Amino acid sequence: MNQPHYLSADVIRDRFSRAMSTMYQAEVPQYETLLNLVDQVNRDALARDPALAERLAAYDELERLGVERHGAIRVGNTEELAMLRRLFAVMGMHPVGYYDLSVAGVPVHSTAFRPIDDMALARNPFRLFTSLLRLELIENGALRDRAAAILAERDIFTPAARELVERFEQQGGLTEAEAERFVTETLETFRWHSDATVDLATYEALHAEHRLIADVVCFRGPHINHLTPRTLDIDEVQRRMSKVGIKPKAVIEGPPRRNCPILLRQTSFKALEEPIRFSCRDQGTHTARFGEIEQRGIALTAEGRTLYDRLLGESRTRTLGLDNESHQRILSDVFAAFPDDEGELRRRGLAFFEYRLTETGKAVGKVADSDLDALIERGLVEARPITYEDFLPVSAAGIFQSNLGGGESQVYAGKSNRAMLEEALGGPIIDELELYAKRERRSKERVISALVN
Ligand code: OOG
Ligand code: NI
Repeated sequence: MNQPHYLSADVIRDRFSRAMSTMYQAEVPQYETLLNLVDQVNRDALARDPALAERLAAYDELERLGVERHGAIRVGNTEELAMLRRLFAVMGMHPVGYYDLSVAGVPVHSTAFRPIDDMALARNPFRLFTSLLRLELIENGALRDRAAAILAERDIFTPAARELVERFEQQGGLTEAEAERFVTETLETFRWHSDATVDLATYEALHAEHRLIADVVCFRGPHINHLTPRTLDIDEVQRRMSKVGIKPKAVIEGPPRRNCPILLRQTSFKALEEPIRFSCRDQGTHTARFGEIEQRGIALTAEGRTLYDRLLGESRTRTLGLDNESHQRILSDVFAAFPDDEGELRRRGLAFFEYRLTETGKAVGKVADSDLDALIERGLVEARPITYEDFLPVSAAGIFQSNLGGGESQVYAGKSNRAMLEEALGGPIIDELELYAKRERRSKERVISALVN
């Protein structure tokens, strides 16, 4: 019997993320400039610091660095989001984390579709930050109904994409030919359309309520609004951006520069203003697509995250309106209270680590001591930092606002609703802290059982 051969989700995701990158490169010329800049800065960083290069190679991070991207999209209703969940599952991408941006004056809540197991992350960690518009937060009832009606008219998926998702669910996989078609058809959902589905007056009414509502409602699909490469030195990229004709936002979001990078640092550049053809032959412009770069560090435990949030909050009142240099200086001062040594981060339970046997550990056979610190001390076990694979709501809000023009000060406070987003998705959101904790716990069990039991 001839068994059909199905491609792995990792292969499909890898192809899709490359296809997306190629499409965005053609759509937004500055993206290519940014990729070249990041590539050069990464090369320089690795050449300057051979130990970093060695470490990244040993941790399976060097390979993925060149392909690593995250993107972002915004969808209009629960049907669109639920279908996206099924579509991303084909590529081994699942909803992880809940981000409430309404507190920052953006009427959306979000999750990130991303791979969840170690091998998949090492292969290609492609992630998509996905926001759902919360029309229920809009007070103007007539406009809310109009927006909902416009959204109900569109189908953001091609018939073939829908059919292939169904086939995947029935068969449990896609063949080479089906996967190829799937990538091509799925790409259509995220493509830019310079023709709007509404007339200029409708666009302007929605825009006046909130720019983001116009962006989500007035087009045929959820155009990818940025695609972010990962750098090893974000301060250097920020410095060099102006030299290649890119104007970054005022400050780098997230924690300051440190010896042991934590979580995520991000900066972006302003969205392009692009010509739009509205219905009834109206002409106008819209700003949707922008550029962003990120630097990733170690994932923090709940305790570490609490400390991070407290320090970030403390610095916030002191950094308001400052330029990046002063902003970073104050952040560094405030974050002096956050341990900056891997050993200390680990012993104080502030960050997640993966435990592995060293070469000596592999050769030693069984030992009497089962204390992890003692085993590390004896050089039998090493603790590797686990990379943060997720996002930060305060940073995301800063990025949203920078690209929405910053004028929005409206706050939709106290409306966080994870259960509502899960219902829209048609399934649970995975807790990111649990993923990191599980990875750490399993690695601990593995080394202990190899050495002790
Ligand atoms: C998403 C902004 C958030 C990030 O990296 O935190 C984001 C959006 O503008 O749709 O991409
Ligand atoms: Ni982003």
